[in-house]
Amino acid sequence: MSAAPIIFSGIQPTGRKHLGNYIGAIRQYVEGQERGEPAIFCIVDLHAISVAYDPQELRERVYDTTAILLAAGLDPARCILFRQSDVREHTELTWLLSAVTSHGDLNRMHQFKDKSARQRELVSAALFYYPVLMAADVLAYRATEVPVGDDQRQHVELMREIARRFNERFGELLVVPELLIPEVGARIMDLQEPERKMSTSNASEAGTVYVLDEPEAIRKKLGSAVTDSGREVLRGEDKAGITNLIDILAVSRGIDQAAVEAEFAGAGYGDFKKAVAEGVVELLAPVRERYAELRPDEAALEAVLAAGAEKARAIAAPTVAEVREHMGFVPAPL
Ligand code: AQP
Repeated sequence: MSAAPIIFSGIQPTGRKHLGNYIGAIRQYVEGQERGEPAIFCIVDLHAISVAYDPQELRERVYDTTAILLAAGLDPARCILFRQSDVREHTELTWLLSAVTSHGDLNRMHQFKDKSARQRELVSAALFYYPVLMAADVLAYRATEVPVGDDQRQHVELMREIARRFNERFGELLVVPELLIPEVGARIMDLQEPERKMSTSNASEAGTVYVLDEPEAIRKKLGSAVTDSGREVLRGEDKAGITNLIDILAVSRGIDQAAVEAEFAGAGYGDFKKAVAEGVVELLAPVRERYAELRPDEAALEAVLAAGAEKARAIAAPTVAEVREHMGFVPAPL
């Protein structure tokens, strides 16, 4: 029998987590806490400062995200949930790993290219360094599995390369993690522009369903989702909108895409979109309701994060001490 996986994933702090985040990532986290030993989930506030942000709001957004994750089913008794900036080993390891990270590789990252092109103010070095910090997040825990959406594929490939290069240069120490993306829903698309992914930083309000949207808002957005001039509820290359809706309904109901196609054979797009809306309402309503109960108690959220940080530090600190030692520093400074 193979050993239980060590699972790690990070999520940015915002109160506006969308259906793509939920289906591509959060759902996998909840499943992962049953298998991971441990399963570690991190609210990546250090990543959040790589683009323009409001310092007054950062702490609030961390609480928003913590409450969303707990409402979605993360249980601090079965996973480690913490705030990235509470564990300083992440920043130290970022610098150490930068010694084995190629500048050319960072230059090729799609996310940097996309986000820097859209940046109206400063294109920060932090945005360029984002993938090194992400590598440090995962490698500090010697994680074996990284559950993410499809858009993070290139970053996970880079962290694997960083781990390999470190091991070749300084000795076998780091674990080369495996990418884990969901079979269905790895890339949920914008409802208004189904050629591009549903996204936080490049969002169209009508094309983005938020986890905390009221049922009426969800019905409205799905009702006006862009489809095509055809009539068949089938997946296809020229049917990006319908394909996306099929994926969303399949995940919402826990069935496969072929079953959705069979059920809606001969049905009109209008009825199909109504069914997708009801599927999404049922998927998200319990999360929204539980969030409303959890979010006001910031002391309780802070206590969850503090306890998580302590557990996280106990794993990350020895790894970083060993990395220091292998790289020629004293292992544990005063
Ligand atoms: N559209 C998506 N479909 C499936 N999975 C997605 N993810 C993001 N968009 C989709 C996954 O959600 C996880 C957490 O993402 P994040 O909060 O760290 O932010 P992100 O990766 O930067 O994605 P966003 O929210 O869409 O923001 P933008 O577009 O501004 O970068 C990740 O596992 C991600 O793969």
